[in-house]
Amino acid sequence: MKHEFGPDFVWGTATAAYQIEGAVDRDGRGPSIWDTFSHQKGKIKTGEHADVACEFYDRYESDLQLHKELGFDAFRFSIAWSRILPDGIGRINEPGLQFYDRLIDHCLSLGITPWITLYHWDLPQALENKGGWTNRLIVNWFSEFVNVCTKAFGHKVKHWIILNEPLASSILGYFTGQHAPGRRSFSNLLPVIHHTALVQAEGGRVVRQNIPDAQVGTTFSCSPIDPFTLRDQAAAIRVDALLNRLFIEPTLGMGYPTRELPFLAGIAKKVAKPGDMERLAFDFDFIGLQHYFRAVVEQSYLMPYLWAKDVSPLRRNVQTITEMGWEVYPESMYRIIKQFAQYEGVKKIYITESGAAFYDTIDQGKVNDLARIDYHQNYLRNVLRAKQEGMPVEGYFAWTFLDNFEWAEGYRPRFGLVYVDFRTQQRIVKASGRWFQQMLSKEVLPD
Ligand code: NCW
Repeated sequence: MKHEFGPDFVWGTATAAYQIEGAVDRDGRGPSIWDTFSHQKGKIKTGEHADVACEFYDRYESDLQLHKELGFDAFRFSIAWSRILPDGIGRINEPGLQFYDRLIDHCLSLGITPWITLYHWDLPQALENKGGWTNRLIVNWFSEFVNVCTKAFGHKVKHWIILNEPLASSILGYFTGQHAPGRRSFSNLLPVIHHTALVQAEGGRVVRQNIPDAQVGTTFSCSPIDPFTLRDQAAAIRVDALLNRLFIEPTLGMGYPTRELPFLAGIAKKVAKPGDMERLAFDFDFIGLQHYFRAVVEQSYLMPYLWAKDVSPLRRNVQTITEMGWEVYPESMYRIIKQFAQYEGVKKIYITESGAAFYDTIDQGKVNDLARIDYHQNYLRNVLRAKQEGMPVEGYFAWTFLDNFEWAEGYRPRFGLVYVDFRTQQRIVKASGRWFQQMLSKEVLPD
């Protein structure tokens, strides 16, 4: 399979700081909103937190060695903002910088290219105390953080991702309250969306200014949206605007999709400052797509603003669903790449995440996760189809390397190619990890 993607295709895995690092009170790290949230009763389904997680903070050398053995040449990780700036702004915590410096050096020494995500949902708690993403000053706070990181690592890291799934962090964090900081109100929604979109563009500008030869991107969660019946087509168009278009279109200079979602007009009327609409645009070198499932929706007047709701895979009698309740539907990968490749401003696409949580069992020391192999193989076939049709898709990062803390779900859903026993911290490469290892070990000759 590998050779069909060509010699320059990037093969990686993706991770996030809070989900794997542990060591939350070590070497001067400040608390983040996820520390606070996960320690509040009832917020995490299993009552767990990520104080220890995969102990990646202490085990990164052997873990990266394993990553290398599996044959991946790129490793995507995020920087925990509160390790670098414990109060979010101001005082720099040198040991925090040193940790990421060691991690980067270790990647480079193994021939693994580091891809840094600057924000994967763990806002410093000190900044949340000042309003977090509802406070417009977040644009300055984030720029300061990006400035510190790019000045420290820009000479050796050339692949930078500004945000991980801005839709998830803004909506789940500040509107539905399912994720940290767990705030729920409509009045938060428009300011948070707008500040997040501004931060995305502004962050891009800081990276480009400090590292002129960097490849700068940002990532979006995305799903093709199908109407349940013919009568639900308008609903599908609205959901598509919310789930797929909300954050990319302002970046491309197209503004917010207000025609389909009239409530967004409140941003220009009440939230934005003069000149903001221009500041939302940034010419990213690449777009990261994070794709897992398709959505099927129907019209519903019970849902304010959107007038649509999800038709669950269970209701549709779908047999192939993951532990997250997400439908496995490989063709959706091809369709979503095609949808995003149609934007004129999208120059390059990387699949910065895709993967599946299935119930894993250990049998005689082995995890025979055939369903996960199927998932990656079939989703990859659809990446290949898009590529062969000329769409500029240039890499695939499996979510994820190690089983980890799956946010509000706790440790139950396991997405990893490597099984982690959270009691002993033992790692067991799953059959899916071996599948990648075999596939990636094949030599690809340049054209
Ligand atoms: S939950 C989620 N995930 C998983 C997580 O482990 C990872 O850190 C994320 O990047 C796997 O990949 C992402 N994404 C949330 C998707 C839902 C977005 C819908 C927003 C609600 C309107």
